[in-house]
Parts: sequence; structure tokens; C-alpha cells
Amino acid sequence: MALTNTKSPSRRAVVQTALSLASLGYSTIGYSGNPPDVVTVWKTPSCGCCKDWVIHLRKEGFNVVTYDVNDNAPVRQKLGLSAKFGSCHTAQVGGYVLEGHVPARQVKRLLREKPAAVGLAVPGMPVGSPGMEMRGDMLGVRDAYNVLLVTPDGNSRVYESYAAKSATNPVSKS
Ligand SMILES: [Cu+2]
Repeated sequence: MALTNTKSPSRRAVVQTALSLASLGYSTIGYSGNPPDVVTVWKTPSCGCCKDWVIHLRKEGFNVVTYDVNDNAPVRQKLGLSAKFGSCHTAQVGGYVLEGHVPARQVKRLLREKPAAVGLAVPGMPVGSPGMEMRGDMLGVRDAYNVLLVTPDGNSRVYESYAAKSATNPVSKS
């Protein structure tokens, strides 16, 4: 698709975005009936932090459908996301892929802004991300992490940065 030689750049950009979104449609994995606000999640049955992420999304108003799989890597691959972005669960919403503990706030922003992208990823499992909250002495602890916007060329850019936080209520031991 040529990006050059257009008389109306802004209009062309809108068309490009629409085409890119269409190419990322639900047909990629065979589910076609879900409205855009339904988040479909593939996770392993024993994954506790995956369940907690689903609870986070539901609290934030999303309808979530979950499927248990032995391994989410084949799903991730089928949805076109590189293993380098990999985490414990893979999801899809509105034609976008969500990988890992992506905060609901960025999912909502994604659906509002509708960028030409594969989706959002939080690689690994950062402590303190939604579903990865610590308890006890570690309550409130957060590792610094980035929410990545994965672009159609397979690269990514930072969509949101979360700074590290220390424990909110450290228990002193005497
Ligand atoms: Cu996890």
C-alpha cells in the first residue's frame, strides 16, 4: 500500500487506519460473533494471575469470555504476535491482541483511539501490574514496566509507562 503521493494526507490516513483494522478482524482466529467490547482470553487453567487480570477487566466494565488452553503460545502466534512480547495469557478485543497484564485503562484508550496496530503487550509478568498485585509485606510494590503498542510491522513503541513503587505499608519486624 503506497503511503506517498496523496493529495489529501489526513483523509488517506483515515482510510489506511480503517483498512488496517479490517485486516485485523475477528476472522484471524475463527470467532466472529463477539461485539467489540467483549474481551476473549486464552489462559492455562492453573494460572492464578490470569484469573486476577480477568477480575480486573470485569471490575473495569469489560465483558470477558475465557478459554482454558494447555499453552497460550500457539494462540499468540496465530494472532500474529511475536514470542518476544509473550506473557501468561493472550486476549483479543475489537480486533486487537492483548498480551499479558495490560491495564484496563490502556485497553479503553486503545479502543477509543483505534490506532493501526496489532495490539498491546506487557511482556513477562511485572510485579504490581493488574493481576500481579503483591500482598503482605509486599503490598503496593510495583516494578517499573511499559505497556507496548505493537505496530503492524512487528515493532513496538511505548504506549504507557508505569514507574516503580515501594511497599505502601511495610511491616517492620522486631
Ligand atoms: Cu500472569
